[in-house]
Amino acid sequence: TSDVLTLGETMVLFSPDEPGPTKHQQTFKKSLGGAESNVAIALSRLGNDVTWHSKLGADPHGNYINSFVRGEGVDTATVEFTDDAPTGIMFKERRALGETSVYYYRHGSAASTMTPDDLPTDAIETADYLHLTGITPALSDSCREATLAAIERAREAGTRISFDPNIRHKLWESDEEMRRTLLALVEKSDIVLPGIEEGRTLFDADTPDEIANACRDRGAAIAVVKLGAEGALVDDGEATRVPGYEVERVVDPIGAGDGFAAGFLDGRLRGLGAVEATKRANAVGAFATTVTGDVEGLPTERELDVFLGEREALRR
Ligand code: KDG
Repeated sequence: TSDVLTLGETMVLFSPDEPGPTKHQQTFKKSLGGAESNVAIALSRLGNDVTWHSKLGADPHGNYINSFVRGEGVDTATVEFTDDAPTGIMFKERRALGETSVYYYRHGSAASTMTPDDLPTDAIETADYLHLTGITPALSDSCREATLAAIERAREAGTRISFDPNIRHKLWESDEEMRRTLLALVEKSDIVLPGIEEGRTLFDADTPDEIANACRDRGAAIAVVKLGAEGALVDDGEATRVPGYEVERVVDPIGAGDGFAAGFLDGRLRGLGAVEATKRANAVGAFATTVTGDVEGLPTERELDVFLGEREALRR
């Protein structure tokens, strides 16, 4: 059994050494990217038992991803490998001015062929939480069905569901389909973690409070609206603004939301209330922004305790 089970696609991620347009980049650092495995790795570093489920190509990239995630202490025993489709790839583009963009090479990838038959039903039923994102249902029809089936199995077994909409416009055919699919998932989730812009896109709402209300009206017990550097608004019946932590030099905000989700779930698994769990979420999210990769900057339990002032640093 695990504290948290996540499922989704992870790709090999190529990040250029220097900021600038991709066309003129010549050297890239290889790492990995996948919202759900980012959450799994973050939770594992914080000392939780986590399972990550996916489908990878039976190719060197798939092997690399599996070894890496497993090397972080995440249970990957149910991950499947297929000869019929390749592992997905993505490139990040960082500009010195302006925001980070991504380019995906994942259409028809191994993970996009996941179906409800590939789900690790026992593991879903015995986990405390099933963490899903809105990326998986965007990958293919069979992935959308797998996402819905995972939720049904979790609900029947009493496994709580946490859901991060993680809107990726490049993956959806239309905004309307995206909204319809993601709202249906919000309705089946216990914890919903939208970013403020995602909340505005999904709901007829503008302020963090309105977005949190919209999530709770649709059945979520807890809504946590992420506000970037400003922290988050958490609402479990009572809405509270929880300020964020200042990061002197944000290198890359991609991955911050995954760190945030992991920090929040870690807090809940430790028995913390919603506000205290949100503080942890803000802190883990802040760590994630300090590096170009998605996971390299994530803190260990000890580092997080030192950062939060709950433990003294031992530096030498
Ligand atoms: O949350 C970070 C993810 O967006 C990144 O790791 C890649 O999973 C990814 C995606 O689909 O964009």
